[in-house]
Amino acid sequence: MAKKYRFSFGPWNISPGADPFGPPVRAELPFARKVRMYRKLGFTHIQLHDDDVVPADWDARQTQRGVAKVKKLLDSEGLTVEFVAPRLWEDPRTIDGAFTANRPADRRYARDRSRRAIDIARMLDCDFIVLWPAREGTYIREAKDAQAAIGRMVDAVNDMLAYDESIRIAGEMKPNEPMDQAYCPTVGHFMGLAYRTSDPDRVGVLIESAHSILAGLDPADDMAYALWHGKLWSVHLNDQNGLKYDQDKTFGSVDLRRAFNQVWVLDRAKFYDIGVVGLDVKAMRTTKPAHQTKHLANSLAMFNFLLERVRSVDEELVDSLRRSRDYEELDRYILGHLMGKSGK
Ligand code: XUL
Ligand code: MN
Repeated sequence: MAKKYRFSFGPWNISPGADPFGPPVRAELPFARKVRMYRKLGFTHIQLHDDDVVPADWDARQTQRGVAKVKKLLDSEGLTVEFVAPRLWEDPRTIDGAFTANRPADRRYARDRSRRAIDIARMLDCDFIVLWPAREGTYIREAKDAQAAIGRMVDAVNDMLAYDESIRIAGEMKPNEPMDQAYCPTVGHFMGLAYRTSDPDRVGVLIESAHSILAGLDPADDMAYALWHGKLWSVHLNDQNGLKYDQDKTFGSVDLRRAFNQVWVLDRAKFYDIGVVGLDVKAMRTTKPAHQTKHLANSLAMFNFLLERVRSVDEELVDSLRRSRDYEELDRYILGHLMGKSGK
């Protein structure tokens, strides 16, 4: 029997539709209501920021109680927490970055908040932390010491590894937005850093399609690179139309072939045995409230559709076309296959 993929998304993927130029256009749904939508949509795993669970300024007692309540809610829906990510980009103390902020007090805040995210993950039976270093970069090159910044990022990861000896950490890199330039703009950059941490076996990556595209890279190749290193532990599949703001479009909605190749790489690597397929997608601002989970359902359906296309590829034909270096014919075959044509 074909192995089953498991799917996840985060509560932020059901959103009220605000953008930098306009206010929300849909009411924000309560967290509990979102949680109750997962299973119906075909998702068994949830991704969480620390403050999706409990407010970041709650003390230890409040936090413990609050997390226990959320755990009960998730258990009642049969949901598993895929990862917890410290939200290190909204607090006033993270204006200048988190781990790479110039003020030592701000860096300490980032360290403490990351440790607290680990505590929250643990209370939710989760051993996986994702780090999207949103503000670890600059608007102008002279603002920070770029060399020191890399060392500070390694120190921060080491601190988390030492704080809990069994958690795993995956970096999710994006080259820009909100920063003009990120210090660790690509998967490859973070992996270089991962090997210099105190426990490289516990440091890997989450690859988001749109982030690779924004870096001018092919997401399937980025995935293959991380897979070869045994470091692809999660994905955020979505799509992106060119080099502009991070769009988080429905998976496959811009470039079907690019999406096909991501599924191909993941399935050939038996990713279903490695991790959960996350869909970090955003509804269009024009979407009416009644349809505000369609982008999630459509992305999952697209993954399954492309999985069927990947698994029905005529492998012998592909091999023989590779051997004879007939890539023109291979190109035609793949396009035909994507359009549902059978045979040669
Ligand atoms: C930002 C992004 C985040 C992370 C989680 O572009 O993708 O939602 O996935 O912090
Ligand atoms: Mn993401």
